[in-house]
Amino acid sequence: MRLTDQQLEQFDRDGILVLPAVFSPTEVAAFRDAFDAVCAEDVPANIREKKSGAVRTAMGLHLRHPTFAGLVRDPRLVQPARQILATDRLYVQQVKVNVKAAFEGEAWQWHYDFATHHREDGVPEPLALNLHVFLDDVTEFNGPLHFVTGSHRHGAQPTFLDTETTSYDLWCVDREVVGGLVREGRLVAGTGVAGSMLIFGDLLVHSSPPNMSPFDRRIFSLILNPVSNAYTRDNRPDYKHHRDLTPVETV
Ligand SMILES: O=C(O)CCC(=O)C(=O)O
Repeated sequence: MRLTDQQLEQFDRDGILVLPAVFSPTEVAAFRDAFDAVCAEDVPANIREKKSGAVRTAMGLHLRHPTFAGLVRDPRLVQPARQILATDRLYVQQVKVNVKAAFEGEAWQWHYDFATHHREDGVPEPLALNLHVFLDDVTEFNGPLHFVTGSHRHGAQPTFLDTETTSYDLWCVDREVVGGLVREGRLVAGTGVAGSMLIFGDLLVHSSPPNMSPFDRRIFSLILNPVSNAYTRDNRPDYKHHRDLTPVETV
């Protein structure tokens, strides 16, 4: 799947691209079945909400289920990343499903991914791409991601480590900075039907609100990073930043 010039320009300008209904309902059903299987496991790579104990994020999935091993090599995910980054030598940095369970799913505070990739893993440059596939319809009600368009153009913002208000420790951006960025850009919610894809870059500021609705919100996320920009530190477990630098091949 090749992105058009217009899509590439939009990604460059806004820092985010939504591609509706890329995966079929049958494919999405298979992803959900695979997710149910890994979600049932009691392992450290299944990280839980502090209050409810519901799984918040399940990581290392391509090493845990053949369906996800196939998905990380799917050309619909890999080719747009190769095109944007202008290299075929991309390694699989992280593979997860983020869950916002109905009624239970908690917030992710304002942050950008490079803050964690750089501070924790020693990734030199903000090049990694986060490629999402929606496993449920994502609406304004069930905790979609919120993005500040164009925020990637302002470079790496100051961050602080939040270990208090979140079930997943994050290097976060403070409210004043978010306010300033929103005045320069605009807020968009990443919504779409199940099977849609969303791509965003390592510097794009984003967050997500709690899920107060009766509908689950599950999103598959693959982070691909150029081998030339690999981690230089191995502070975190492999499931948070995979060490295998073999360039991903498409199936
Ligand atoms: O799944 C979410 O709601 C937010 C996830 C997120 O911000 C991230 O993975 O960087």
